[in-house]
Amino acid sequence: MFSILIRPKYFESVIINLKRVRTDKYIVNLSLQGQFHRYFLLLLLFGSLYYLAGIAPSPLGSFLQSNGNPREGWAVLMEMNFYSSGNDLGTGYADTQKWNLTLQTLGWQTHHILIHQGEITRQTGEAALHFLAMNADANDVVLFFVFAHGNYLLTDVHWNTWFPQQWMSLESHEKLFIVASCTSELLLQPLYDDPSSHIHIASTEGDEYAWAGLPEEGLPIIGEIFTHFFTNALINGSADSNTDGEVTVEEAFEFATPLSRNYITSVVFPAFPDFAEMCDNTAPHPVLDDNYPDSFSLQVDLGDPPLMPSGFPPELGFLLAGIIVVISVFAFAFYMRQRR
Ligand SMILES: [Ca+2]
Ligand SMILES: [Ca+2]
Ligand SMILES: [Ca+2]
Repeated sequence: MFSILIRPKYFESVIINLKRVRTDKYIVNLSLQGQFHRYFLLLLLFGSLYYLAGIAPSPLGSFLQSNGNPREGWAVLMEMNFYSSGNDLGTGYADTQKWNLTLQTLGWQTHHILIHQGEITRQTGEAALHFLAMNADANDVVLFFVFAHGNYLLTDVHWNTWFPQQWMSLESHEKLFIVASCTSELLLQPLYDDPSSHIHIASTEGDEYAWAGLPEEGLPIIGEIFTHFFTNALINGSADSNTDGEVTVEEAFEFATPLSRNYITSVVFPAFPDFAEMCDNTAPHPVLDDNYPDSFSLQVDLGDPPLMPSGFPPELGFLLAGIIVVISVFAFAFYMRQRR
């Protein structure tokens, strides 16, 4: 048995005992004595830097977190049921509930899902995009679902004047945008030039009407019809057309489209002849803009809690980061001075 004592300036209290048990086996004893506060302060400093790497979207952040970066999922589910015009869609927020259930069944963490049930404005929409921008990195899956009257989104919220640019600037290479509304393809059209890999889905073509079932109508499906079949298909093994054990977004779209069109033709049209006439007796055609080279999977890794809550201004994050650095540096300097 022999011991190694390391006595450089700041590590005089580290002693390593190396005990030889057999010719090919050693037991190592490591003991730390003396000035523990130094090591704790160093740990505090490194811990703070790691935290900062998380909240500050900086090269430091990408550098420190480049190893073991999980493919997390981040979702925004927005739904508006009540309108000042009185043209309400009182579905009891059925669509966002179905999406939430599907994502949780697929293993998405609840704190990765931002649910907005109420008035949709440019402000609430931009806050939701901000939640995605602050949390999702390049290899994360980003999902944005919106349910509202199509004409409200286009003419009241002026959706196409602010959403496309901010959506296209998100860092993620796996983006899924889904609109459930009348004339919903009109919200996809400004995004056809989005160069990043994505899938965009609309429940109807640009001149078609969507159907959302209301409880008082007495029909089986409450909420928008395509959303109903699509969210169901994602967690339904029957939609796994290549039987690889997973239902991809593309598979769910192919599975849900004929079912939703058939329901509208065979259940909604007979019950609401006026709606059938508005649609020329043709059920709306869901639209798929698939600019994602492979199959789009919604099976994601577990990740960290959100780095910033929704609407948390980034300036506050940087301020907090600065305060942590300053306190750590001062604390370290103070203890080093005490030592002398
Ligand atoms: Ca990631
Ligand atoms: Ca499959
Ligand atoms: Ca694809």
